[in-house]
Amino acid sequence: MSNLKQKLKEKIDLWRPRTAKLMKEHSDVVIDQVTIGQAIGGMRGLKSLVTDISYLDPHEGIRYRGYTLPEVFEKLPKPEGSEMPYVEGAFYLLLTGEIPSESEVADVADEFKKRRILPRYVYEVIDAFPSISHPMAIFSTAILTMHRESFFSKKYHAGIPKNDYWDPMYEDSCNLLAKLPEIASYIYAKLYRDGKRIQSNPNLDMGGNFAHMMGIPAPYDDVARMHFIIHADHESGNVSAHTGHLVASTLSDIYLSISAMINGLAGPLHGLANQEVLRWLQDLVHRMDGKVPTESEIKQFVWDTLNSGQVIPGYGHAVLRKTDPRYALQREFCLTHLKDDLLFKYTDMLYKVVPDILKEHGKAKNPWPNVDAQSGIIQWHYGVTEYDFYTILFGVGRSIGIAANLIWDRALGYPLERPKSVTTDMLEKIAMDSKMK
Ligand code: HAX
Repeated sequence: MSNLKQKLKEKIDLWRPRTAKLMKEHSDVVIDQVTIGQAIGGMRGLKSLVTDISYLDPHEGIRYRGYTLPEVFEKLPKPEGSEMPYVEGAFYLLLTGEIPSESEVADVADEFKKRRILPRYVYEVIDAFPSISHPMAIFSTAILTMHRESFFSKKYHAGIPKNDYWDPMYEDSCNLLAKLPEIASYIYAKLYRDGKRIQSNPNLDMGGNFAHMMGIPAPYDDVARMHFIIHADHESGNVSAHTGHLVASTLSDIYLSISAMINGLAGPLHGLANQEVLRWLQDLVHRMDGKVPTESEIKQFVWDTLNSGQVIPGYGHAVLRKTDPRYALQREFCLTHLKDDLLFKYTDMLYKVVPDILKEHGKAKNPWPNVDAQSGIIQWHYGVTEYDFYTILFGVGRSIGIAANLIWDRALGYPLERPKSVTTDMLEKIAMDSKMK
């Protein structure tokens, strides 16, 4: 058994009695109430999911296992000479709640290296797509097609005891996570580099190897590490995490669950916002003929977008009420590495004007930028200008947190998810009855 799996087993054994006790002795304790507004309005703020992997505070932003993102980046071990930590270390942290030592990270990195090789049919499935396909459709299908590799499915059909479900789920997760950079970089090669694939380098960690397979020199390896880590988890209610949890709650395997979550991520109000930001910024570049706009020109551009009925991509959030720390972290990187980049200048100017405009516009509850406002311009700077591809990068990162969640879902025996619906007639009656009281 690998060190990580052994550590995880110890944690699971300690955690199970806590969940069991809550269910046995306190399952009727009320934690929240549902309003008509929440039932119709996408269940905003409704406390009805449990995860210990990460927690999102509206004002502070995300914490992974209790650590803020700056703490995560400071504490996790880094490859020699790198500014950013090992992605494999983030997986260790999310899964166990502990900051791994150098040797513990090296073990996980080795485990992942052994599991990288993609079955041949995955390349064939990717090749079979028309080149006009959106990368996210290809990504989701490539993952889905590996469903036949699932240990969990095989063990389930052979009659594995429920207490052991987490074990094949862990194996499937490590297999899939190790392969995602290979799939992502091959989709990139197929769509934008005439299928010219760069072979994986067995000596490199996940982030370093992804940069290598993309054919982009340093510091793109650190960009990849930063990108995958900041996108890894955002508690359980966001569409991608919730979709993964929902699908996995039927005991679907990791391939079915992650493929489904990728489809949720591919919507413009969620992960696709990173490509939308670049598309929108390119409009601004064309309008300005490549010049840095004045403040009044940039304000006009933002108002024109709003007045045409569109959202400002990369701004707003369903939970956050402050600048997203994932935005702030990437901005720090840009201030060091992209100071003179034209798109960074645009992005920084937007940061100065958009929040006040959104406040004046009066609709968005959160006028501040989210993670997607900054991530694409870093990719563009390092030559990945095919912005349709950006949400795949988000998907590689997000899979890490979702896999950690799904392994724990299995370990703690979370049941099939099945909330109850009501009809509009019923809501109207409930509304009338409450008025009479
Ligand atoms: N620009 C213009 N209007 C916005 C807005 C924005 N950036 N953000 C919110 N609004 C509008 C909403 O469209 C809504 O309008 P209607 O009442 O006409 O429907 C109103 O303000 C209230 O919305 P809200 O309660 O503030 O926000 P929601 O929780 O409903 O939605 C969204 C959150 C992220 C979807 C929203 O802010 C948005 O559309 N942002 C732009 C797209 C984006 O950046 N998405 C990525 C978010 C981060 C993420 O998940 N990354 O994957």
